[in-house]
Amino acid sequence: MNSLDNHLVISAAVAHALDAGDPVVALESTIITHGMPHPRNLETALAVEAEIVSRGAIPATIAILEGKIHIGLERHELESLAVAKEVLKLSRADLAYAVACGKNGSTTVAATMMAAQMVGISVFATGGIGGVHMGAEESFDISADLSEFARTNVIVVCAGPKAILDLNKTLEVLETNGIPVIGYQSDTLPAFWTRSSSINVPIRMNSALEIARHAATRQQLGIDGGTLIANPVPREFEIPGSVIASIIEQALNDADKLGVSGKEVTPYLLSRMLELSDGKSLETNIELVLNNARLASDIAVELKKLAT
Ligand code: PSU
Ligand code: MN
Repeated sequence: MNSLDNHLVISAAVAHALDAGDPVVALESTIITHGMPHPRNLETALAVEAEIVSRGAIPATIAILEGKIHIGLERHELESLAVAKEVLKLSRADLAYAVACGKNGSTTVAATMMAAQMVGISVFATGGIGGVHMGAEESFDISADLSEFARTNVIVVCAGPKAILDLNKTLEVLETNGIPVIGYQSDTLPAFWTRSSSINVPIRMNSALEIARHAATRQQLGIDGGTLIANPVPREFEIPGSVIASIIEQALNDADKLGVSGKEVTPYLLSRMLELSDGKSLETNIELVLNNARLASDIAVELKKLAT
């Protein structure tokens, strides 16, 4: 056993798929511990896994349990994570701390990308990535998710940066870091709860096969780093931009008044928006994660076909 293996617990289903070169889709766990309330968090995690299986791939939900990096959670592990309090929200800066000190932690997009790369998973589905926060020119609040894309070779399927972020600045930072941002069947950058925004997306692709070919080409050219796929929420679950805008404004104001900072900003805004929207923001959030799981599975399946 090498030294990395000592820190990993890979579920039987995921280990088998990785050995066989079968399609695997990584899933983050911060969405379970800090992104959605119980019991919808657990229901969503299970539904997302089932969706991936139905598309011919194997789901690998990632979390740190008592200092071990788990790749693929058993049902009882998902159940206990969904109700656990005091779970660390882990990113690049503190992943090794949680492992070294035997902590429980959920993985953000950044930490999930790292863990996926450790075991050779190249596709990952989530809801929204972290980005540049509004007022970052004062607060310097820029998610570590963005710099992770510059160094880690994983395709991340999301529904665009959340509209609680500064979308223009988020795109600028992604561009500076050389990260391809691909609109899936979309010319504009989707903004999580809404299918489109006023910002054009740098690249548009229309099929999972195109995305897989792009990934294969990057590998052949020796280009490192992640790729961001922005997949609009299905039309029937979208919240109109005008409705969401006033909710966002209110949530941002409340965060400001309460002096919320650091890692708490994103979870606070998500839960405040859930209250302000009477639960509608959560319904949309769940549907877009399911939609991203479907596309991520299709990409993983196409990647396997290209490799064989
Ligand atoms: N978007 C959601 N729910 C979430 C997150 C994003 O709809 O739970 C989480 C993701 O794990 C993302 C993290 O990586 O928030 C970003 O946090 P921060 O802004 O603190 O970097
Ligand atoms: Mn932050």
